[in-house]
Amino acid sequence: IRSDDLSLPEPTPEHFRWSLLHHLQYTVGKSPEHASKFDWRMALSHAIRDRAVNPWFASTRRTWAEDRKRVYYLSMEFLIGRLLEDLAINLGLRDVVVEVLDGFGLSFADIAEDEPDAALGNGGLGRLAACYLESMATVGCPAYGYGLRYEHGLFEQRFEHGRQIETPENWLAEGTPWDFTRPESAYQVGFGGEVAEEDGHQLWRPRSRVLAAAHDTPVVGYGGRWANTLRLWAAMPNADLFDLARFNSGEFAAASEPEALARSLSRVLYPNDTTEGGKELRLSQEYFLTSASVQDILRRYLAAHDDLTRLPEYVAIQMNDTHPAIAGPELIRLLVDEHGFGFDAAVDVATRVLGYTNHTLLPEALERWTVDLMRKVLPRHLQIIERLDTQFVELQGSRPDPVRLIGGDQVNMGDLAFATSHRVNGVSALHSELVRKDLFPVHDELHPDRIVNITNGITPRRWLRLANPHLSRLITDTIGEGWETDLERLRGLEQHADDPAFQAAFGRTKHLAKEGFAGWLADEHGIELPTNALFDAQVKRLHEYKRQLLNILWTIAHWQRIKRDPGAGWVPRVKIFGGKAAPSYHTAKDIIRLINDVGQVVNNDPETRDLLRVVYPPNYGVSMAEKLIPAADLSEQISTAGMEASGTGNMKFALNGALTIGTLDGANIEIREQVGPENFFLFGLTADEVAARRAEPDHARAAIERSQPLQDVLQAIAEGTFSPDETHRYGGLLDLMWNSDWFLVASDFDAYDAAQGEVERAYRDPQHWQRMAILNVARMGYFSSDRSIREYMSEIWDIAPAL
Ligand code: 26W
Repeated sequence: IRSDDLSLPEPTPEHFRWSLLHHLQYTVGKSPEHASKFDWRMALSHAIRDRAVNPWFASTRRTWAEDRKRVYYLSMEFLIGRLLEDLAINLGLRDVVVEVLDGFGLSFADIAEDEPDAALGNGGLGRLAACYLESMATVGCPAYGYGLRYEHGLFEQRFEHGRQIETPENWLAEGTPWDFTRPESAYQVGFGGEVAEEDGHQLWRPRSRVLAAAHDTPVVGYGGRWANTLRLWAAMPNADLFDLARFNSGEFAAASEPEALARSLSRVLYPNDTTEGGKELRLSQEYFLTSASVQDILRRYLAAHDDLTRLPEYVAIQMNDTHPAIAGPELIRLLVDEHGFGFDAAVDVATRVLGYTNHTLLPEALERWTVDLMRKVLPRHLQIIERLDTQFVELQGSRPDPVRLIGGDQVNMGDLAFATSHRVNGVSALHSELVRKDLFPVHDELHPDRIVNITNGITPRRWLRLANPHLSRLITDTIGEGWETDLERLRGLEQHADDPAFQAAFGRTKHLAKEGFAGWLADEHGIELPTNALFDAQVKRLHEYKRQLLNILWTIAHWQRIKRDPGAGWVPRVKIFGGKAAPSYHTAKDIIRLINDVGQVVNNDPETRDLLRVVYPPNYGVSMAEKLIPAADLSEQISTAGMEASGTGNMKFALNGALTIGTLDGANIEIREQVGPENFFLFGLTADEVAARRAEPDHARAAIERSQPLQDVLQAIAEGTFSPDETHRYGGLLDLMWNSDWFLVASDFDAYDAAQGEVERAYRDPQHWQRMAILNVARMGYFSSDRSIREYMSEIWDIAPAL
């Protein structure tokens, strides 16, 4: 029997029904009478997964047959979320699935909701990787995503008395239907040991080895015309690590210890969105991902070629931030130590293969490893980095204070990544400019063509079609099909922006989404919301630079004003917050607690209840975003200018018809250009002004003293208005506000207040608001991740689409 003979028949309801029952019986081992929701979900997932296999095979075969260049996207994070509905939509099966389930009295939404999120990422960088995987499959870019199969993804968040509590996440507890285990694709990854010299060659003798085992998930593009692979590595102890004799003599724990240590490499995702305190386990995880992936890439290349000097014609490796930046030294090591390359030739090949995306300028987020740790974990790589450093210093000629890959006792991973890549990109126009000017000015002078900008994007399949079915239907009814893969077609909505009938229909989709979100919030958290209110949302990781503090301080000011004049015709508002703080980030956790404390007081104030609510549903993630974003009227993108590399939540909101209140930061600038400045609520200092203001002594105190509303807010907090049982609870935050305020909350407060006033006025005129919202949707085509991926393909990877 040939593979083609096994092709599945057309996915008719009859066949799909058969397939579902077949999997329920033979894969899950249940009959319909005894099947639980979980059982149905597994059977359904397998029935859908079956349909992914043929496009997957076909794409893989074509890539081999046509000997195509492939891109390898190396990332420590893939924030995927759920896959069931995503696959159903991309394979064109959603309607059939709904119909068949209906025949059993089952709801698709209900079953889909049972799937745990694959939360193998922290925030923006991880979600971007997931959008890019989906877009690479949709535009037909032959690609592999490489990551780690964390047993525990990002922690789950609860609140106790308003405080964040973290508990372990356990997405694999019930097993996942999506992955195909590939025991034959396993690699040894070495750690520690020494480097010996043997007839002029350096030989690394690692102290220990851990096995990397591949788990593959098919990634199907929209329309099912192309599929790629997400390959996640699981750490497996080598069999000899388990000491059976010791176990048999009763020392159970001791016998298992080396095994446990090996497994820890893929045990848990580091929950920090910025700093990583030089932890040995983190460096080991990064090397584990990188080494297994590079070995796999070379194995695949050598299966069809023998000349490694031509590697750059067939292989592009993209490093998602510096986390896999050891890829340069690793590739050089393999070429020199195992394939007979000279050092310079190896560097040349590696550099032409590698690309590096920078995602942040925050100094605390720039990875540096001490030389001691490097020597301990990766002694051979340290030698290679030292040689690269020497060459890099030579390249700078007589420059007095040369930039170093190794500065003092630290290896600078950003400089290393730059030096071993042929392209370095920022993720928005402003960010790329700052990467050039502030982060890598010397590198840029030496290699003026290396830095490029690729503005981030989001996949419209998940973030519009899947998340917002009502708006999607209206769009298709209005401009026809095809916008899902050609998002610029949304421009066709512009001509309807002034049409009262269309405005009304558009308004109904927003209202339905609000009811959907409110219904979920009531069921899940017992919180009732007024759906006639303006939904004003800030959802993202907690960080001082993102200024959730500015938002909650303004909320207090707003509350105080309503109380002073309850009959002034205020627009009812629901302030929605969502997001996690890194477990050790105390200031961020204080801000979470303040938001919850303010909610307690405001939501229970009978004078203001109908006009203002503050809600903070715990455990924000991809699945909550899919429910919340379509329901939002106002999107808070209020970072201190120059600090948010791009943002991608900003794009998701605008694409779903929320208006943005935001600073001139990251991709906000480009969103505002696209949607038109009259359809965007701008406020705040520019990046240049931020730098100047910070240099002013006592700028915080001066700004507070200029603003009566802000003084009133800070005084209420200081008096314990929101912490009546503990007046001084927010002493730390208040001290920060008065005496340092690095993120210029005080300096931007009045401008933000004025912009919120504009929001209020605009919302009172529903037609005007609706028009602005429609124009936002119509003009967001540029931010499709398909556009971003096509730019990576032409500007960095030099790969032509296979479709
Ligand atoms: C080493 C610890 C660590 C972990 C994560 C350092 C740095 C990070 C990331 C760079 C943080 C991150 O997610 N950055 C975000 O990337 C998004 C995608 O490009 C951007 O949209 C966000 O603006 C940026 O903050």
